[in-house]
Amino acid sequence: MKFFSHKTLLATLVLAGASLQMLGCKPKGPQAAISGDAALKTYVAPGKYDEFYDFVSGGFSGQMSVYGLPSGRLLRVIPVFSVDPEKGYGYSEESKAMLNTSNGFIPWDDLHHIALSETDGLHDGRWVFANANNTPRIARVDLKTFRTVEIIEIPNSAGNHSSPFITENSEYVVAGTRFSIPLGDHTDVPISSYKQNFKGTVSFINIDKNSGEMNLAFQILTPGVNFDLARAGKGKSHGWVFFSCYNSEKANTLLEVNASQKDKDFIMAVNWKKAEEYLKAGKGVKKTVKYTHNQYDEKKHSATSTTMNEVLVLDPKDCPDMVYFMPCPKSPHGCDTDPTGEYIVGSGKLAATIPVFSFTKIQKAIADKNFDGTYDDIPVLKYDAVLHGEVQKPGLGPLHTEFDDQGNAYTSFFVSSEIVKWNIKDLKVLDRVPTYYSIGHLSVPGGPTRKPWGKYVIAYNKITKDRYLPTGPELSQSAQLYDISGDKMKLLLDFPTIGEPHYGEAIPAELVMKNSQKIYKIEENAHPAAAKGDNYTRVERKGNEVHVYMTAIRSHFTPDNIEGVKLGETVYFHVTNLEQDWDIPHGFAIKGANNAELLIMPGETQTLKWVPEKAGVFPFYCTDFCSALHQEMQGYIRVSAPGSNVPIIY
Ligand code: K7E
Repeated sequence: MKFFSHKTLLATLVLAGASLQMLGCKPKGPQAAISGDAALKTYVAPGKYDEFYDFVSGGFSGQMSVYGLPSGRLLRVIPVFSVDPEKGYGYSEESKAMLNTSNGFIPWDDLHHIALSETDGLHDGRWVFANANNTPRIARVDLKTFRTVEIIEIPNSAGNHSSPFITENSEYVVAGTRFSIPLGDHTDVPISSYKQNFKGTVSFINIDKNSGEMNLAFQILTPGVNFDLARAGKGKSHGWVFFSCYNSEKANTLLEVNASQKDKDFIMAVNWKKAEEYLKAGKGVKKTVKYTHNQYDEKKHSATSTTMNEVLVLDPKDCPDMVYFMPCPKSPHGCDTDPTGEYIVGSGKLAATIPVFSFTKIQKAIADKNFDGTYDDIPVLKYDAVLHGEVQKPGLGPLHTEFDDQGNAYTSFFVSSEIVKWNIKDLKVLDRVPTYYSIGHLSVPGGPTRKPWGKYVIAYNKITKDRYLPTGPELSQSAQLYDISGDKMKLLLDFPTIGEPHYGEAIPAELVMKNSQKIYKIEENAHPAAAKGDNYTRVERKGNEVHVYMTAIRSHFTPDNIEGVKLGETVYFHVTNLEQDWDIPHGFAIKGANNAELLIMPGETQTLKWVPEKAGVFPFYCTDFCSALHQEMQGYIRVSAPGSNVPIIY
């Protein structure tokens, strides 16, 4: 997140705030903030499991990382939007289609937010969703296997930031476009025609109750603002989603003089139950636009990419009582709903207060038509009519808020680099702790749900000067764990993270472990190129291609000596891992291949495509240490000149 880049009073404040703690004048010493029993509270003895999984966005790495809490130990990096040579993701023939988009194969993205699936407003441990901020997409990771199994592209969007926030029964994940754009497929208009031609959209992606499959149900056309974050209502506000937006000035350059002139921007409140009624009544207009829907079949062990051609769009002009704007002070960023669903907390990055809106008052203001005019024909609710109250002088640069199980809220402050705890009902500040440094998001286990587990708040920080051993010009990314079980927050632990950790959600480990899958059953392997036993192994020439149907089991590949490939042919290694034990993957790599390795789970088949560039003999081997005879798990493939008469031998 980059907020300011030029000199204004605010920018100066930002720098000053950040520099107080980062540069030179260190705070009294982080140690002062660490409680005496911090080590005990975060020590997870060898052989013991952590209490929580923490699923954390990997920012510009494009991946999701998984930590154990309270130890902060990194357990896994799940490849989502970026290729990952460690796991062959984006390199194996089976996974390439996952990264297909309407712009072709895109091997990278910027993952900001994750959302755990919910049933009845509580985490259910089934799936975790993630957004691609750059090329608009949403991914679904199956928590049985910790694998990305689906990616859907979001059309009519440019920068999928306010995503993938989820409704309380996982009916939908949402996606609001960060950039307003001329709608349609790459429409060429002057940028100066922004006010006439640029529009925003918010999308509702339906999730199938049983399979988890995503489908783009509908989009709502909006004025040309920039959507930033979102949260679904819950409890009494179930059926609504709240999106923060900035640039209500509709400026096409976001210099503060253009885009931050107004005292207030908006939170957009969307009644999606109403939207569903309008869809049923046929108000959705079909728009032609291309987007991809990629799915990984865990029985076929392969992804397919389908191109979709149209989307249903609802225009608020034709659908009254579906969308409202609520004024929110100065460039709202975070927009969070409390566990009861009654309170919606806005966080204006440039605001000196935190406004807390009341869902009951919103409903009353709508019923009474207590409007402050309209914005692009959409009613604007009167600020005072919908406000529960403001937290006064809480800190500088409020960004995000999460909640505990005691009626308290925790807000991150980027500029003053701290977490502030306050009471939702009376809006009194109760406690504040410094973060090291310049926190972005924060999270409380279960914080976005109806029943937070509380216990900890985790800070995801932007800067780590002086916290870790130096590693050249760039230092480690970082999270911090605080104990919130008492009245006062206590710093327990720093732990480094991958990429930029924007947001994370933690869930009790048993909710995930109860569904976890240890192997793929070989008899269920439906991959068309699977070799489900050594008697199925073979080498076949098909036109200009040579297909090797190979098995891997401790500690050999079958076949392991292959001859007869001609230069100019393409070789496909379809490798089936015959193991049926937990944690026995095999790897596969060839010398000099312009490719990465495969990493094949027990019972799975994966394919490496290889176009030899030279004749000769090439060794291949297992890359993932699997047994005492792992070093013996190897073979050779011989590539001969095009005209040679070497037959296929294996
Ligand atoms: Cu505040 Cu992209 Cu959620 Cu970063 S965003 S911090």
